Amino acid sequence: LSKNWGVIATWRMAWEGVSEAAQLLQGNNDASGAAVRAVTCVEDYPFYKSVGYGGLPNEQGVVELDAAFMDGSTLAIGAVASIRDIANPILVAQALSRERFNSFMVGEGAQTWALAQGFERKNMLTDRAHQHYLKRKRETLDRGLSPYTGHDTVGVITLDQNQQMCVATSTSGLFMKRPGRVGDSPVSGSGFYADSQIGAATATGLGEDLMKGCISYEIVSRMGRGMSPQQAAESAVYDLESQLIARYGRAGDLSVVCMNNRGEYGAATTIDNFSFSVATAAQTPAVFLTTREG
Ligand code: SD4
Repeated sequence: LSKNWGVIATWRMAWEGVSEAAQLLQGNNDASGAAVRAVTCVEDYPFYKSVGYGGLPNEQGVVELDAAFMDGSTLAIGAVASIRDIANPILVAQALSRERFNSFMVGEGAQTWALAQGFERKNMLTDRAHQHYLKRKRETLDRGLSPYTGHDTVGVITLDQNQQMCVATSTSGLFMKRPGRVGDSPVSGSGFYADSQIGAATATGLGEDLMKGCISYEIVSRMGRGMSPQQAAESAVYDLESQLIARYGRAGDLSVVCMNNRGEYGAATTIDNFSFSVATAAQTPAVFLTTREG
């Protein structure tokens, strides 16, 4: 009997990482290593503008990164926010998930700890990202364009053959954010959640709004009450969007992917061009584009 395994991630940019994670999982490696491998692939690639090396800077031109790791078996969580000049924030987050105390660190404290642990120091601002920043600054001043458009987060869920699940996220957050701004991606229950007894979810979009509904925890909770991943993803996203509109007239972009511990997956979005990357025991690595209509 072939065993279930699976990996699903937000956006097309995760495809290479998902393919590598799929090989690991197929080879009976564990969920944590596969999730972290998929995310480091994205962090290391300089041309993805919103994650890791080459990520877009804050309004002062400084790259500040958020990342988180959760082990769905122990519910251990590690996270960093607004961390500067560290090559792979996801590796720091994973290391923090092994700490009993101080497992969510921000800014200077996070950086100091990471360097003391031997994590690589690296200037994460590429020339390309800097040029993009200068252009956006001009557009904001000249044409009144929103400084905040253009931001994607990689969120990866993995299920291994022993039915263990993990989730990992990494992002430079909102383009042109204020120094110190933190989004949903490193926040448990909002940007990510994993419980190997049920499933896992991860989000991308406007962190300020995703956090209002603890969307990832909400999706896992709905799967736990018997919904399929697709039902859980859709109902949670559209319920949150309705609440946001009813209460203050608008909702930012909300997109999610999720998977249960049988390898069934779901995705939902409020935008026109949300892509996600997926591979399971039954599905060769693929990218799907989805919209509000599915
Ligand atoms: C944030 N949710 O920092 C992230 C950004 C993102 O698509 O995912 N954008 O708010």
